[in-house]
Amino acid sequence: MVAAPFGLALTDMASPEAVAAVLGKVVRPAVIWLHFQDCTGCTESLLQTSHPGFADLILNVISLEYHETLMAGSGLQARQALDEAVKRYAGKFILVVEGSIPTGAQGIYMKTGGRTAMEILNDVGGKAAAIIAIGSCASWGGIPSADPDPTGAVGVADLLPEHSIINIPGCPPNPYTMLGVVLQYATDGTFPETDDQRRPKFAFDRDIHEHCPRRAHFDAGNFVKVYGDAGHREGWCLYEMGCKGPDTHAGCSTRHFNEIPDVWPIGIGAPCIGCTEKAVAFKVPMFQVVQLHTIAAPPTSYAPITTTRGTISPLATGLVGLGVGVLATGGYVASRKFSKKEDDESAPGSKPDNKAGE
Ligand code: FSX
Ligand code: SF4
Ligand code: F3S
Repeated sequence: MVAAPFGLALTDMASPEAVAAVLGKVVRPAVIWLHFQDCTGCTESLLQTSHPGFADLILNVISLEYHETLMAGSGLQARQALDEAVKRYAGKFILVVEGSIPTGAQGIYMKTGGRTAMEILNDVGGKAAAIIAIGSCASWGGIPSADPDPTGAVGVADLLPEHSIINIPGCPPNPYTMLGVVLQYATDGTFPETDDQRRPKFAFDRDIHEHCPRRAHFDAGNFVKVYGDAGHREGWCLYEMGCKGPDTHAGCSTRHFNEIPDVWPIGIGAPCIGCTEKAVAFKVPMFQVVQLHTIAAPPTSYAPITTTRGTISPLATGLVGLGVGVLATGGYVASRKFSKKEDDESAPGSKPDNKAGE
């Protein structure tokens, strides 16, 4: 029925059968899913999963009681369904919140069924056993909170700081992080361990740059300079195009989207915008190069892979020759560092091979 996502404590088990045995005992938790200021990309992303598929998730793993995008009912019927679900499962249901909550002008920027988003969150959130804030919008404001933030958009934890809340940021978030969290909760009623931003550590404990498939190009100094240049076509590093991978904690570089290899921002040639980081996405300009805090900066010069063969003096042999050779090589590399020019084709990393990919 269910192939569990990796990274989860559950998957520390020895075999798929052991995982299945645990999941077979799952008590389907009731889930109420609310939409506030969002684009529905979080739901769309989850709809693309197949391990488990969304139908399997909502019919066999959880009991989805209310979800405005997926339910057939609308208007009064929907409002009644929400009220009934909250009443029936009070204190026991998981609330999933998608989208940010507008707080400006007493929250007047968003009303559903006569209530502001703030009122709905206070009411429904106050009766939930735990809350999952899915997406960067629900986690801390996301796109709606970008400057000049006309609606005063905030995340769930800003309004209900004392509640049991787990943030799954991303715009959209990786659906397998959500599935991992839900499956663990459904299995034993606990959330995975979180970091200081309430993000599950199993998915956010490393930065993109650590496992980026383009990392070898970063280390070799092979950088895309302009979209569509030869380096871009060759899959070189996007650091100089503003890639926020070195400053962004998320699992995208190893856990791609839609179960299609390379379907993630850097995989399709776009820099990471840092969508899982509160201080980065929609705050730092897209093409601004990030400071490197945790790793060494890329080297500014590289030892040549090949050199042109010169004439060798008969004196440059034996021990004397060896000593001179070491000094000469060091001097050559140092001089390359200072003389390296934009168009110096012999310097690795300075310029893509323009014939590549043509
Ligand atoms: Fe926000 Fe989710 Fe970005 Fe969109 O709804 S996290 S705008 S992908 O979909 O809330
Ligand atoms: Fe990958 Fe970006 Fe790091 Fe380059 S800077 S290696 S593209 S994460
Ligand atoms: Fe977001 Fe960067 Fe991953 S933009 S989806 S954290 S590669």
